Amino acid sequence: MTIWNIDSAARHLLDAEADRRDITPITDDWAELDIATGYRVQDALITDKIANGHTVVGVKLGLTSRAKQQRMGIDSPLTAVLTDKMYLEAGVPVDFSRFIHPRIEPEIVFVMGEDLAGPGITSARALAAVRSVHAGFEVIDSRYRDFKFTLPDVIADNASSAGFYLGGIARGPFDLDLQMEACLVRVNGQVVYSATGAAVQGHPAEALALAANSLAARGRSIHAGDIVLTGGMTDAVFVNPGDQISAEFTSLGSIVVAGGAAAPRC
Ligand code: OOG
Ligand code: MG
Repeated sequence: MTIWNIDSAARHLLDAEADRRDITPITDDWAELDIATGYRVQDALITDKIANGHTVVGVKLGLTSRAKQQRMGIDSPLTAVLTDKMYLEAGVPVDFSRFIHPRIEPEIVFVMGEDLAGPGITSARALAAVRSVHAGFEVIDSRYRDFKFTLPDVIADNASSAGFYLGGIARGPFDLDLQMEACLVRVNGQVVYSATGAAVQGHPAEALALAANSLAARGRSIHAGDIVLTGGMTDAVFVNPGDQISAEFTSLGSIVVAGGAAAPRC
């Protein structure tokens, strides 16, 4: 029997990730896991990754669009941490030997030019701190069976973070209309989802401001050079071996990702 606390919950999630094994929601066994405790588990999990050589490269928001909130059955955005090991080189297929049940979702990504510390950050102030805007494709891989979790569970699981691709085109934050920036998601040539930047909190800069303000409540801030994933614009699609999945943006270019070869289950 597991004695549940911050460290054992973090260890449980880290082991599931390492073993590519899905688990039942921690809240099923540990009802005391609330939002604040979930963030403490997330912190413990990141501390462990840093001790094992990972470097923090930025933050991500999750559940910032209605499409994502409705699919996951949770209507509250959350933040999580990005590390260097999650960065996926353009053209490299999704490696099934690394993931449990990867899904991929299109995102608008900011690279910060200045520090951004809440509280009281507005979207205008947030956008002024951005150096460049990029297309992104996030690979999520919940450690929970069938992506079924409560808000504290998914916060503890670092918001299903697994990997992310960045598009090759960089635009200045005021060189495009982020609300109107559209994205088409295709699976094997077929359009399956579409959205504009407005899907993300009305404007992706609102999501950035939300991240700065909610991080401030935990004594954290966003730093110059950080990568910020603003959240899936559409629902995510499952990646299957051999699939070709693309996200085509109006002015941020396209990202094409292939599902690699099937990996044997261990
Ligand atoms: C949680 C992660 C959500 C997003 O962009 O909304 C997320 C999940 O859907 O498993 O990354
Ligand atoms: Mg995401």
